[in-house]
Amino acid sequence: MDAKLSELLNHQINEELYSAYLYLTFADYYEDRGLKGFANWYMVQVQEEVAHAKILRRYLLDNDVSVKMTAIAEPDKTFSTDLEPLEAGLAHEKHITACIDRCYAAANDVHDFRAMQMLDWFVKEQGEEETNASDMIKNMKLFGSDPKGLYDLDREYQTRVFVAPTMPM
Ligand code: OFO
Repeated sequence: MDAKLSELLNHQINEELYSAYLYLTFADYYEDRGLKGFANWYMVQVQEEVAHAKILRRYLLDNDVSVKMTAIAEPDKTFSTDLEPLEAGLAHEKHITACIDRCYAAANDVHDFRAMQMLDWFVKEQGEEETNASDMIKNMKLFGSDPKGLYDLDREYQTRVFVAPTMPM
C-alpha cells in the first residue's frame, strides 16, 4: 500500500478512538445532569466509533500493513449548557468527514480502488453522522428549553441501541 495512504488510514484509527473518548465525556456530562437517555445515545456512539476503528485496523492488517496504536489525546471539553456537547459533536463530525475525505483523496491519487471501495462506506457513514448531530441540535433548540420537552427527548434517546456496522469488503 502507498506509504502516505497507509499512514493516513493508521492515523484515522486514532481519530476514531479519540471520537469514542470524546463521546465518553459527553455521556459523562449528561449522566451528571441526570439525562440518562442522552448519556445512552453517546455510549452507543462510543461503541460505533470503536467499531469504525476496528474496521480500519482490519483493513490494514488484511493488506499486510502493520498497525501502530498512537496516544489518544485528552478531550478538553467542559460544558455549561446541554446544547454545547451537541454543537461540539457536530463540529467534531465535520472534522472527521474532512479526515475521511483526505484518506479518500490519497487513495484516489494512487488509484487504490480497493481502499476507495472500503472508504466509500465511511463517506456515506459521515453523511449520517453529521445528520444525526445536526438533528440533535435542532431538537434541543426546539424542545430543550421546556422541561417536558427535554424529558421526552431524553426518553427518545434512551431507546438507541448499538447495531454493529456491516460493510461490503
Ligand atoms: Fe467515526 O464517525 Fe463519528 O467520529
